[in-house]
Amino acid sequence: MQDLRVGLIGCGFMGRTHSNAYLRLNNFFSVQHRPVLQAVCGRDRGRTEAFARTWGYGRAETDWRRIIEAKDIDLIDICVPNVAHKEIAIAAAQAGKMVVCEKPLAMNVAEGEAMVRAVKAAGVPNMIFFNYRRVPAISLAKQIIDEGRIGRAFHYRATYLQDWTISADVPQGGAALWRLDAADAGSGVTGDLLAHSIDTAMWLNGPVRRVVAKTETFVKERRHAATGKVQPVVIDDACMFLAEFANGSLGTFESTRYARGRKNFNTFELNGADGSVYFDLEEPEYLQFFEYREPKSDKKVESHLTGWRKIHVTNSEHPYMSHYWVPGTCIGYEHTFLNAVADFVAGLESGTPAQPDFESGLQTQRVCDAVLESAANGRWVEIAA
Ligand code: SOE
Repeated sequence: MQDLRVGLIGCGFMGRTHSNAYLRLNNFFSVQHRPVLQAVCGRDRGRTEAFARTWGYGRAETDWRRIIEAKDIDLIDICVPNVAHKEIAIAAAQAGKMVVCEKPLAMNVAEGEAMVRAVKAAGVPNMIFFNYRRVPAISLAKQIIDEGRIGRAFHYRATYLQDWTISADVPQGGAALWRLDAADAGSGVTGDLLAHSIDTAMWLNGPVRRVVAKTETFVKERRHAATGKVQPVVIDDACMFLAEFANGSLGTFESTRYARGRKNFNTFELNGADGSVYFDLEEPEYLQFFEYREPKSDKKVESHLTGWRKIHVTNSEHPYMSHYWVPGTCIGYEHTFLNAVADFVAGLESGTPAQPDFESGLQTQRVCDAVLESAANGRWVEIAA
């Protein structure tokens, strides 16, 4: 066993999901690396020390540079607001550390390109956490598509809906609410939610060639938690876009934080000539699959059996499931991060780096930037390969 000494930067929601994944890795996956929770960094000393105690980190820091410089850390894990991704990732790469980062990669393409250059120049392993790829049902969709069971793709349809910002009293900025502050987040639902949908879409259905988008900001002003002042809201509260994929299929993407009743409603459907797949994160252990068969000579015999299959993705032959429990028992949200860490470590050991790496995250960033550009100018925007 080789120690993989982790320095976590950021101890909010994502810091918790990643910490849990490192702690559980060796309980479920037979890999040669053992994560050691060496140090955690946060802005507030008291909170960071409490986090270190809860998750078992060896020490707590309040200056991320001390984590980057530390000789006893191999892997930097970035779980801070988007505005700080670039500086930390580049410093980590230059210090020769492996680096993993929460999505989205950066505030914009220019920052993402600088991050990709840095990890390439340093030759350090890197990965971006698009955890939903690691939902077994979504990985099964990828397998079904790669097996050629969907055939020529016609339509890709994604929605990612939440409802937590409908009240105008929700402030922007500060610890849990930085996602509403453009200075910290870069964008609203486009970078936060649609980045997930775009990553999944391109993984399943290939590159996006061009987009046309519409965004809306429903609440125009909010109190800023840091200043106490009412300030304009700059982020997009909702975003819808049409896409053309390089394979000729058409995509629709819809995201909002104003879909009353929807908490984390992340769905997609792909329709092809030979079949379709449908996934809904509110029923995460299921993948729906429709398989088209040419009717045989006696059509009556066939047609009454036609229908969607709702596959309960819990068998040991399903992606990731052999690492967990017996068929019929489910895993949850936290396991998507554990599966991601397992893939990252397996990549270190096999020499085939885990995906999505920073380069792949940059391609998603290119689509996000194109969506925002299109929403601003009302035109189709092409995406560079
Ligand atoms: C936003 O509410 C959020 O926490 C995203 O930032 C996560 O990436 C998403 O998976 C859940 O929702």
